[in-house]
Amino acid sequence: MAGLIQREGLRVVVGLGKTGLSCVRYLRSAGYAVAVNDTRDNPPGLAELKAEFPEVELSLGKLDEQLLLRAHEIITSPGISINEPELLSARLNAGIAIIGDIELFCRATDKPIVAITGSNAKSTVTTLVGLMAERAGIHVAVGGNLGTPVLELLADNADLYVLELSSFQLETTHSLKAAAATVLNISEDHMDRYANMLEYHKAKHRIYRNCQFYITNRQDRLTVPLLPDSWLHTSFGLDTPDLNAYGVIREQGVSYLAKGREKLMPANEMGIFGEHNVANALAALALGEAVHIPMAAMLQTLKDFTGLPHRCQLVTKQAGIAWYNDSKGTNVGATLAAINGLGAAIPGKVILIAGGVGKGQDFKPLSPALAQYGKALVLIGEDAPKIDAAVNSFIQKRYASTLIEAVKEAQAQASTGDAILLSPACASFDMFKHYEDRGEQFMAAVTALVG
Ligand code: UMA
Ligand code: ADP
Repeated sequence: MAGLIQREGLRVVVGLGKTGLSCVRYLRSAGYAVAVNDTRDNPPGLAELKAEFPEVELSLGKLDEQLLLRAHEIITSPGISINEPELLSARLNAGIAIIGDIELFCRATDKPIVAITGSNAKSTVTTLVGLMAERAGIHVAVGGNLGTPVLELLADNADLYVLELSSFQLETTHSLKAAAATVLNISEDHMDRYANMLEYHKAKHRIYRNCQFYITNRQDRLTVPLLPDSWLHTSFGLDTPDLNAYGVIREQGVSYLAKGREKLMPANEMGIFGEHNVANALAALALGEAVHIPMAAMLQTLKDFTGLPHRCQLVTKQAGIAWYNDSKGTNVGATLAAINGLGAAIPGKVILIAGGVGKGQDFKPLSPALAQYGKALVLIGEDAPKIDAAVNSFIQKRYASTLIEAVKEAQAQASTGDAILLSPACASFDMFKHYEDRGEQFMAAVTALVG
């Protein structure tokens, strides 16, 4: 009987990164018995856990099936797959529920949530909606995959939550009832975690379950949910919008962000550039309107916001050559948006630095964009040969063994009017700590070379 009581109550947190630590803090403060399991011997949150919660049982080095089977609920971090054999066994054989931090958050609040997912543009759109709400004087809290674990936001006691959600987080979320939800776009990513695109698609679409209002991308059919037409929804896209939808009206050579037939502002007054960012701005407007953020505050935000670091960030312009850090371009879709956005905006050509851990992606779609806008491709990292083999455009291709070498090689290929773009289409962890580290090392190398 005693065993039964313990099993009923114990929460096992799997993963001791940022998310795991936030879950332990939340669950302990709510009075639950907690144990922690991480496959790493020395996970990032270890010292803090030991200092704050010496009573919490710890199991490190591998997934601990015996511990997992004692759980009433298992709370997994997004970095660990719920399809690991030990977790599958706990779920399917022992019937133990597996949830994540977003699920705990949804159970803990009834405040409106704007929920944002997609293969790309999540952070940009999430940040925009957060800033729009803030400018309108709404008490808002912003987080999720963007960086701050959602459970840490609860202390803000905000009136509105704007959350960036990854497919990994959505897989373990069951109680989300978003006030406004969107899948911004879907292109190949994380194929090392999903058996196929359908599984990835299904995970992303969980964001629409029980939502009050949803927003889709007219240029991407994969963002449209299987929900009745009567469900409240709107769409965004780069074409002319229907009534109540968001899009672009072109008049006398000027492109305007528009809602239905109403021109809202010229696109070139936005602080961020490129067609992909026009789509992002329209998505943010649609989400903001769904939670009643006033239009004037939203438009002013679009004028003021100059973009997040590591997303097509201008590093410097020297001798007519512009250097851009798009280290957050971690998949082919993102890198395509960066090449196309930049290529259309500059007089010269793009020299692309790409490569790293490819996560099982197909790199072939880079070819036509590089054929149109590219001059040279400098390859780094583990999957450099795969990109080399997939890109058949007639452009210069070079290998570099370090980022400093890549920067020098790129400079050697560039002339006035060109742009040098770090947009790797890959994850960074073969050569760097994370994408921020890669972006910072790139900017340091550029500054050291050209000042
Ligand atoms: N890991 C193990 N063993 C474990 C648990 C994790 O080896 O038992 C490894 C994983 O392989 C992973 C790493 O540890 O690479 C980090 O995993 P984690 O779950 O501990 O990560 P957190 O520090 O909690 O950060 C997570 C998100 N990380 C991932 O989804 C991998 C962060 O998104 C997010 O900002 C944070 O929660 C707060 O919500 C990062 C990310 O890369 C930015 N997300 C992916 C993306 O954007 O493409 C989805
Ligand atoms: P996420 O959080 O989904 O990774 P970010 O806003 O951080 O999205 O942007 C990541 C990268 O995706 C950027 O560096 C840019 O190259 C690319 N990107 C931004 N907006 C779009 C878009 N609408 N479609 C495709 N790629 C985009």
